[in-house]
Amino acid sequence: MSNVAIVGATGAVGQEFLKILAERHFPVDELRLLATKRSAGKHISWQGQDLEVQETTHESFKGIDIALFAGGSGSTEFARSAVDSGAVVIDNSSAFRLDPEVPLVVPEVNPEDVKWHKGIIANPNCSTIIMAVAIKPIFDLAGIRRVVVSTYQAVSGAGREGIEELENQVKAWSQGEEITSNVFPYQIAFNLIPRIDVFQEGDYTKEEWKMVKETQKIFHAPNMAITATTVRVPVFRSHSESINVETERLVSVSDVREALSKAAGVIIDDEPSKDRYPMPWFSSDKDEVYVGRLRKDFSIDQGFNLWVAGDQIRKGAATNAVQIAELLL
Ligand code: 11C
Repeated sequence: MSNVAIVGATGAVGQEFLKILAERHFPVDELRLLATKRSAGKHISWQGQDLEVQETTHESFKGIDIALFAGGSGSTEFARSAVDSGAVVIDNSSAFRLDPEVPLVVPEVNPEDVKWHKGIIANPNCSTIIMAVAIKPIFDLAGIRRVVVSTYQAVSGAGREGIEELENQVKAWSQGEEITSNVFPYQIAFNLIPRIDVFQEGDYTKEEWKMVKETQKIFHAPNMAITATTVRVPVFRSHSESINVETERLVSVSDVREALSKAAGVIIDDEPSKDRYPMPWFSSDKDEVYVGRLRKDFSIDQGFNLWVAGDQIRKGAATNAVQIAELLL
């Protein structure tokens, strides 16, 4: 049994942690819920227990074995204190992901990397995790030379506030009221925004660079060529991705389909004759990554197109982190 802390327990990912720990029967002895001062004192019921949310401080981690950090960059300052107290931190922020001393883990791809942690294990960005699970079987089968990905990312990527902003804008629109935007740079209802996070080098956004650099680190493939365009769409949860993969070796579509059908964490949903393909509506609240629209890319010798959907809060964040915790056990 383990003593587990959740930092950011009242946010969208923190709340999902509570569900997933219970669903997966994670062996929890004490569950400590931590959050900012604003949320301290709230009561949350979990597995028949009434738990009071405490303010996160540097002293919050005494006796904790595993600390699941879902608090974003605001809680990062507490990660080292948790490690100093003897906990292993699984951090969902981008703070440590590219640190060479910190493993960045997707259990279906590089579970062995948890072994060399020094107290912190990073959970990748949601759109990176979803792509990594989908391309791993192709990587193992045929090697990957290049990936071109465009994302269609749900508002849940911006947390509870992102979900509320879409709800409020749809309500305001239906009642003929003025639409205001606080979380996203423009109205997201009935729109899409081809910018997630800040612009960085080469006019790519930080989200796009995360997909490049985190994927190369997870696969230990610094030469895998990856280019990404990340787009926010008015979907509540579950990100979708159009992924074009160029392989190192020549394989057929049926080889790829067979590899995907055997892969952990993947569900193939691909029956064009029955109008079946992955959609966020169907992948929401699920742990698996749904893959469909698999077809050869006829514009190159060794390429495939895929359409992928996966729940951003679950596999893209909380489920992946709990799976990492399970590897530690
Ligand atoms: C989004 N991918 O959809 C982001 C959310 O680095 O963990 C997650 C940000 C991160 O807005």
